[in-house]
Amino acid sequence: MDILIVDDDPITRLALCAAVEEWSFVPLVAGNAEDALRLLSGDTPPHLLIIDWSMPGMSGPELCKKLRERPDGQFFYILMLTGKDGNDAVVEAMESGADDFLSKPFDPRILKVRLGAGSRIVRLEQTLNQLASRDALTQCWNRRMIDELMSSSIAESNRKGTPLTLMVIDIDHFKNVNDTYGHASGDIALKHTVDILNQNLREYDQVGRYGGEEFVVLLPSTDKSSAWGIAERIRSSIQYSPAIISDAETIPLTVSIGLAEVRNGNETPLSLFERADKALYTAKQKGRNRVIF
Ligand code: GH3
Ligand code: MG
Ligand code: MG
Ligand code: MG
Repeated sequence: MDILIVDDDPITRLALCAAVEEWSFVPLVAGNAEDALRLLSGDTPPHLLIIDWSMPGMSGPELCKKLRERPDGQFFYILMLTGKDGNDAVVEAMESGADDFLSKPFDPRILKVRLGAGSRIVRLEQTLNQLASRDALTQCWNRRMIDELMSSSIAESNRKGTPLTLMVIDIDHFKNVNDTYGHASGDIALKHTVDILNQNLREYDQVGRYGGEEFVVLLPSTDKSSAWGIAERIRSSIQYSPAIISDAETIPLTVSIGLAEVRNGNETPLSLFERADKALYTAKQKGRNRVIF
């Protein structure tokens, strides 16, 4: 597990790095709070932090407050490691957002077990996040998460003035798949469909399972005509690569796809979804296995 060490004293940083490496953590270092904030600004920051109290510029408690106020709600487990001691310091550190407190000089065995407790909480948080945001069968985003992503993507598209297209994908006659091959094979077909979606999309496209055999894809910076090309590629990939159940059995699948592009500042997730869903309905009516916008 990655661990960020924030301390203005280079000797302390070196000693902490050596110690945590010995305990199988991967250390990252920052010499002040401002650098720490920069290091933590990415999408996959370290979640376990050792923060010093007294530093030039922003102090440890101020850094804790800033991290707790982050709008994206990223989780951090913060151990404040400081020359200060006494109950007042413990209270102030933890009121500012620290999870744990240890005074310097410290017994390395104590630091090790405290970091062990912290990493258990980080792992628990990660498991909870995964369960709350992913579809258990296919591992793509679940309905809750895709609803959130739809709101934030529409807001971003309006702010930056970039296009955004929503794709709604429904497997054709999926009830027949379950009836013919069984529910377990139906599940394999659903996973296979998500694999094909992922193979045909970019890293920043978002795939979610909206309902039983219905998926949505958010395509940032993509207008409807480019999205149509991507949707056609997905449609034909699915048509020409059946789901493999066993050496002897494959399931042919087709999908119908509806597209809608964000129109103006008044767009909501619901209005965007309804237009894509209407296009999907038309695709079904026109005979399925096609893309409509
Ligand atoms: P259409 O082409 O009009 O979309 O027909 P359809 O049969 O795909 O549509 P319908 O909505 O009637 O059926 C969807 C089926 O998807 C019914 C349901 O049993 C199945 N389904 C929903 N969730 C799951 C799942 O998690 N696993 C499996 N195996 N099947 C599921
Ligand atoms: Mg210091
Ligand atoms: Mg269907
Ligand atoms: Mg359906």
